[in-house]
Amino acid sequence: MTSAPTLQPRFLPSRTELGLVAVGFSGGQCKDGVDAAPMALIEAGLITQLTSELDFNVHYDGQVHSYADLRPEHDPPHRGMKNPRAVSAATQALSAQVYAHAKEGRFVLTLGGDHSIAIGSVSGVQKAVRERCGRDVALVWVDAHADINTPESSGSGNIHGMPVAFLTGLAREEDKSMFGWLEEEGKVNLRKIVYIGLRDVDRGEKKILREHGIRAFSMHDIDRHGIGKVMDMALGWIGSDTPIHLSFDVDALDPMWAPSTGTPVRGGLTLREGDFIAECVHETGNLVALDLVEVNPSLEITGAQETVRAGNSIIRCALGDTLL
Ligand SMILES: [Mn+2]
Repeated sequence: MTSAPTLQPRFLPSRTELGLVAVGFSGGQCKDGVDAAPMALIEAGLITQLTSELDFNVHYDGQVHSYADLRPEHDPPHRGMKNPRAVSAATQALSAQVYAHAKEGRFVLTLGGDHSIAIGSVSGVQKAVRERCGRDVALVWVDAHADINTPESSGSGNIHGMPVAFLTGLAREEDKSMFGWLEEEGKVNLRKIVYIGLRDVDRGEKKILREHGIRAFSMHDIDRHGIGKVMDMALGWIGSDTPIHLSFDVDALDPMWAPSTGTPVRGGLTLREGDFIAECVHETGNLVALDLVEVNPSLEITGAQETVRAGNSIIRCALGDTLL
């Protein structure tokens, strides 16, 4: 699908300036190794591809941020959440980093890390976009999971299953050390979220999606309509005049293509469908930020390189790489 961008130039993301934030953070879930993803993606040639093939000027501080210095010594569960203070502190710091790039008008690429980091990346982008052009971002969430559990509906207590709940205000916490720092100007409207690729959604999450009328395209929808029609519908819901933040969990892809991830679920997207989603979002001309999360190079020996390659391919497609 190609649609001419109708945003005013000042709304548009930069075609040349890109802020890269590498987040080696794994505290939103229980498996080690997802913190090694940014370095694996970079070592596979990501920055070279962004600069020499896609002509971006990359602003990168050269560090993989683990936020270990922000991790409190004592971090007992709160409302069932595991590592709540560590995840809160890390995402708060990330939010400020992402905001600093976005307010300069740069496209922001955030490499995770587990998906809890989207609390930081999305809120930072949203705040900057609102300040720059008075608009809300639309959030395209490509994932096997809806990640919209509240602390109370979550069975695991892992915060990487909750970022959308915090970002939309469905989950709230007054305590500044546990997401109370998340201000209204960083939050996302439930009507501006579109899910693609869902296939492992908890009962409580299904209820939340239904009750709030959240737009979601599951693998069932993709099987029925094909990915082309689904992208037309998904982007049609957002409209052609809205800045878009794409948060791409590599577990949206079928484990055949991306096995090295913490919570793989069979029956997912092909590699080509994943790339196609990224290409379609790029073609809108309205993409302002991208997260690529949940690559865990330590979980598989043979599948790790394949998963890293898949991640880099999605990033390139979202940033304008084309087949021809
Ligand atoms: Mn996710």
